[in-house]
Amino acid sequence: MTDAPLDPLIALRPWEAPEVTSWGRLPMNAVDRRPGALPLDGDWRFELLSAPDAPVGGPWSSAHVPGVWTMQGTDDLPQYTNVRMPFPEYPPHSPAANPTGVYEREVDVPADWAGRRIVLQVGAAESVLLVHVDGRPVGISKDSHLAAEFDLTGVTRPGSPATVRLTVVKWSDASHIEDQDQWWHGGITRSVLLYATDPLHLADVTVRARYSGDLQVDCRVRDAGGALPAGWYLTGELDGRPLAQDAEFDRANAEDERVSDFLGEARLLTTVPEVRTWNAETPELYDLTVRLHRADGTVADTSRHRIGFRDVEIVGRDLLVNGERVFIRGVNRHDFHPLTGRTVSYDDMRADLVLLKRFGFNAIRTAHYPNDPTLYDLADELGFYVVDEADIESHDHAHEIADDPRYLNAFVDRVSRMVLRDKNHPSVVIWSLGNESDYGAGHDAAAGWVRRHDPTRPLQYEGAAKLGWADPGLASDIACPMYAPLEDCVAHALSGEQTKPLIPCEYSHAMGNSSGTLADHWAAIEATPGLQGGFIWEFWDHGILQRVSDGRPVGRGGAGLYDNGVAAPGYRWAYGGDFGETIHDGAFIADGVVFPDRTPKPAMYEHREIAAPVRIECFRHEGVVLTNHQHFRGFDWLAAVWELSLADGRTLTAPAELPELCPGETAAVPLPFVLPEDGGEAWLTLRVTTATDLPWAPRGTEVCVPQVRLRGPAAVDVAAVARQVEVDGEGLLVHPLLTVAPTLSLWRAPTDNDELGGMAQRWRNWGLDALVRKVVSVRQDAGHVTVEAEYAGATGVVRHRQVLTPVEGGVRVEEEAELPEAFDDVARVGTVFETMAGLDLLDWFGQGPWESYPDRSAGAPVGHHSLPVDDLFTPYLRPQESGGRHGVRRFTLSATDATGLAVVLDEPRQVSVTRYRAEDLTAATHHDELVPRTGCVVHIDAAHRGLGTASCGPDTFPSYRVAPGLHRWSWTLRVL
Ligand code: IPT
Repeated sequence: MTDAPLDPLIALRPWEAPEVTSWGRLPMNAVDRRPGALPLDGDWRFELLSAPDAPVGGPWSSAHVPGVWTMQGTDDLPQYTNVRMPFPEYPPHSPAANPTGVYEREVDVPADWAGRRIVLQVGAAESVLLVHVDGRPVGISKDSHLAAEFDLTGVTRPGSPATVRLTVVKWSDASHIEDQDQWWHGGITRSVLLYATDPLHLADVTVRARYSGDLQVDCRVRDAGGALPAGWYLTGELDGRPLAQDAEFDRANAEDERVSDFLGEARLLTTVPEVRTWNAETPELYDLTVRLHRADGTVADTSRHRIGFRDVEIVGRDLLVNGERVFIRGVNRHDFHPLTGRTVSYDDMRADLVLLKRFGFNAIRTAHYPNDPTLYDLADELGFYVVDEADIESHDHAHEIADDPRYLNAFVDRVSRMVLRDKNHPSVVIWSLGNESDYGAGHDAAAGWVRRHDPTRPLQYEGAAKLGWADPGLASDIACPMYAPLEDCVAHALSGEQTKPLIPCEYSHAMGNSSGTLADHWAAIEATPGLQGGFIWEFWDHGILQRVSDGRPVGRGGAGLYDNGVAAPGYRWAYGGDFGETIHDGAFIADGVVFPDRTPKPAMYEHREIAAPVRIECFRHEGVVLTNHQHFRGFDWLAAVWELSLADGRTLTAPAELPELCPGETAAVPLPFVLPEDGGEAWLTLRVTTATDLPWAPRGTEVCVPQVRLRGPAAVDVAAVARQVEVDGEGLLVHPLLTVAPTLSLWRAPTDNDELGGMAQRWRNWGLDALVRKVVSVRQDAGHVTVEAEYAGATGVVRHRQVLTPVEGGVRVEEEAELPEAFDDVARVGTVFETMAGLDLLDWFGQGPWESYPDRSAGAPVGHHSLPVDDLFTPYLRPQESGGRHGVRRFTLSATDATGLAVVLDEPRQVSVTRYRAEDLTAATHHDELVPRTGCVVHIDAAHRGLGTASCGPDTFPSYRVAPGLHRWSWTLRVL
């Protein structure tokens, strides 16, 4: 094949023409052509050009389709930016250096397709796709996250091979409206296929299945030859029930002369008695088959759909599904994979959704573009409410573009094509016009199209919230701000001014060790009419698996090179800047509730408990009250066991019988145990699991662990014994098991929230990362040693006192620290010491087993927990404070022979036991740089600052901050 210099698709320079959204592309529709198609996935010939108008000269290499070339061995590597564009050109321009991938392969068009209509479908290509067949220009498409179809009937010959060339231009006018917070890639990211239909074919199918059981299926029919043949008709089947064409619709169409020779419209209608309705808890689906017949009764075309009967509406300020005000327990999800970038498989998408179900999520916002089509099939099947978002984000040039008439066509094109593709999914309950693109006429134009085409769903757009939550204008039926302070949300809902449901499209930024105050948010949401939930930002940490030796992405062959959230030795999770980019936004790409390998972060357990379908509270004498906290179903899918945890070490269990309760109902049940007189503090836990195998969880999967405290702690009196405590010349405790004596600690390795929220800088300014200890006095009194010390920072001094008293088997340490008023918001006040090697198991009575912090501890039940020290640490991509356990009453650190140490705390405290000093974590930029110490670094905190979400959004609440002034705490250390 020769490369004509004046190829019209190149001569047009469509990469700098926002008005050109497509050429030769077929209209989007909801007919699923995947079954029966000829897949063209696999290795294609490939050449990466330096610019779209550079000559194709070879030599060819090869590239896998679907896939991004940025992760397949080329020198064009992934680049991460959030808001800013990676190049300086203003819209609609793109840089002259513009990587362009040319993909080519021969396709054997089956001989038995003779006489049929032949269509090429390219699942997704970013950002401009040019199609040639045997050197002839066929079409152009933009809109990187939706399929493009081209009619190849006239340019191919069944029985003969055709050379299909797909040219993909990386940068374009469209890049300026695809400026989402994610990696920039180039390539063909979804499957390519070829299919054939009869010339007479279904052009579109629109399903409306209502809660009432009413079903309406509207079909559009066309014939490739032009005029429709006389006598065509439709039939259908719903789970085997025959459906017939609606004669009344036909008659009205004929009378109104709505139908022509070229476009046929027909409707199937039925009402299903006692219909099993669809909702996210019980996602009942029916199989719908639509058949288009020729006059002689033979079938010309068939379309199959899995449909669900449900209603979505807004009544007042409530979003209702089937008449119920459902809580939106949402998350923002990107199509992401650490080996393949934006190409995701069925198995991966299913695993995403299964995990979300197991952790109590019921809603997904497809941030910030239409996701892979399979995602919606899975959401229908597993049960999720989906906010389907169009591929429009003009973040860096938001204002210029939203009102730029050159981009108007693109706005309407992208929104309408999404709606046309996804309108038959019961899971899709809300359309979104896109993200972070200011608000302009382009949005209103797109909104107008959607309101006409699909009046059955609400519409939302975050940018419109800027107009005001009560009146966000034409583009939004929902007030869906991002990162709004909780107090503002509550105030709005209580103001009397609220007119729309308030459902933040993004909240609780999960970057690093984060998600603080999530439980506080939900307490407010549940207590405040007008608040219904929101979408956590976000599901994924988008770390790309990278070989450390050459800095290259590992790509498709990397399965098995990571486990439990951690990359294998020699590899790491790359974030912004790791591929040599100079323009990048660092670790801001690692802000999900799961690691890049989908290992859940501890925040997921917090969410799971907040979403608990079963709640318990102490209410009745000698009993507890159970509530069904679901919207649509009873407890029949659940099994449970009672557990009583006593401070003396005992854990008692008893079978639990969950009462039959409708949603929202409560029932009192007697206490399953007679509380033993002795045993100290006592906690009653209901361990709730799935009772049967479900599509998203095998029987026995833990669902939630609600808990109530039945008895508080008994005061412990530790008698002093006549012995001496040994301290060195600096007043530091000498102890056979400790390699570093207990000293005061005010520093934690800054979390991403601490860094980006500005707290860490203040702490550094105060000198808290390098306090200098100076002993002031060491007094040996009767039975104890009192050590006074000063810890000097850059701008203030903290006075610290330790009173060390020998007790039976060990030493009691009573401590006091006085922070100057200027240190009004520190990370922690507490003790740090280090142990000898070999004490590798932590047993504790307190909250757990997973990591928890003062403002993220609702999901960690109190009980007796046990974990190897190495498993306590959470390997956040950028090392930071990690591994804490909240509400610890006492713990032991032991060796395999059960020797070691035991610590009893004066009251429940924040404790962490890791292999790393705070300074080790502070110094490292990636997890693989950390060198574990052989002993343990133990922190016992009198006070520990909450985590908050200040990396993007509100900080923790004042009640979770560490006040200046006097702090007191004590603990007893014994040898086991
Ligand atoms: C906002 C974006 O919508 C989202 O894509 C992501 O960037 C998130 O927040 C932060 O991780 S952008 C932000 C500047 C408000």
